[in-house]
Amino acid sequence: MTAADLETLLGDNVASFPLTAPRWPEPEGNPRRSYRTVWISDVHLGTKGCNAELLIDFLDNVDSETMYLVGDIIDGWRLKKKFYWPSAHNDIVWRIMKRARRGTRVIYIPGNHDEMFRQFTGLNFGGIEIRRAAFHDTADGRRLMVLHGDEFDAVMLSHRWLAFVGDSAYHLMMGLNQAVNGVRRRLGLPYWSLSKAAKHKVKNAVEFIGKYEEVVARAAGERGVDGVVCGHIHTAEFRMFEHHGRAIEYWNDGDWVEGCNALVEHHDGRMEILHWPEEMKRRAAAQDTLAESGDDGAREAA
Ligand SMILES: [Mn+2]
Repeated sequence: MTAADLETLLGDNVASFPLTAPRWPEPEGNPRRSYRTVWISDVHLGTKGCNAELLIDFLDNVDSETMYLVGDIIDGWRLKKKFYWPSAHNDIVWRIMKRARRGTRVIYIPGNHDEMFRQFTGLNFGGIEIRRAAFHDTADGRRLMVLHGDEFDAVMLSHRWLAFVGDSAYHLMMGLNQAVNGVRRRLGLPYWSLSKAAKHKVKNAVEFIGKYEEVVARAAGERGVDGVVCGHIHTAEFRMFEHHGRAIEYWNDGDWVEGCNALVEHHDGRMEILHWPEEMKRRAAAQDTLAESGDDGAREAA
């Protein structure tokens, strides 16, 4: 994909793109959770597997000073095979660009599925900085290396699970995942991850993930940083490793295909993995409680 293709994809003019209205209007003045930093990755815009509605809900309820897009945001591989770009996917790009205009520092680190953006490393698109990797200093002084994580594929002995992630069978499964959840939503049931359920039954995948986390943490240890944030394997996780007697944090911000996770840094430097379907469930329950107590109040008054 060239810069011209990107402009065609995003509208006539990248700079004016945030000025055009999204199909789903962004709520204004609603209370948003404020974090110092947000990391998201593996959104796979341009595929049926992307949980665009959940991500829109996340973006409309969360704000941060800095936002890292840790790769595989747009699935260029898939788009090349078959063009699929629903308005909800446009709305996500719109919201991210709007956020950059509002003053959030947005750093985009392309992954292997959006590697066509790696040629723009060092450039700035509508306020979004494109980087190959980044170093992030937390509020409490830890230094974290931020990268997508496909850099480590070559050193992994077995990447059968990864090959599966890029595979047609996986995309079929993710399409099915969306269909199942469409039905579940209509029945009022919460989001459920099909492939997450399948993955945990596959011993090979579990072994692979464990090994991947180790390899990435070791690389961070060798760089002398306190930890690493990556994506790529669609498995949100926090683990502590040791490298020559030093503690190394491994953070994976998950994905928006199966888990729908984000990694956040609170204003004091504390970090947390959010499982957005659970956050939505909790919010709905809190609203129900509020509505019930409101009814009680009305009844008492009557
Ligand atoms: Mn990837």
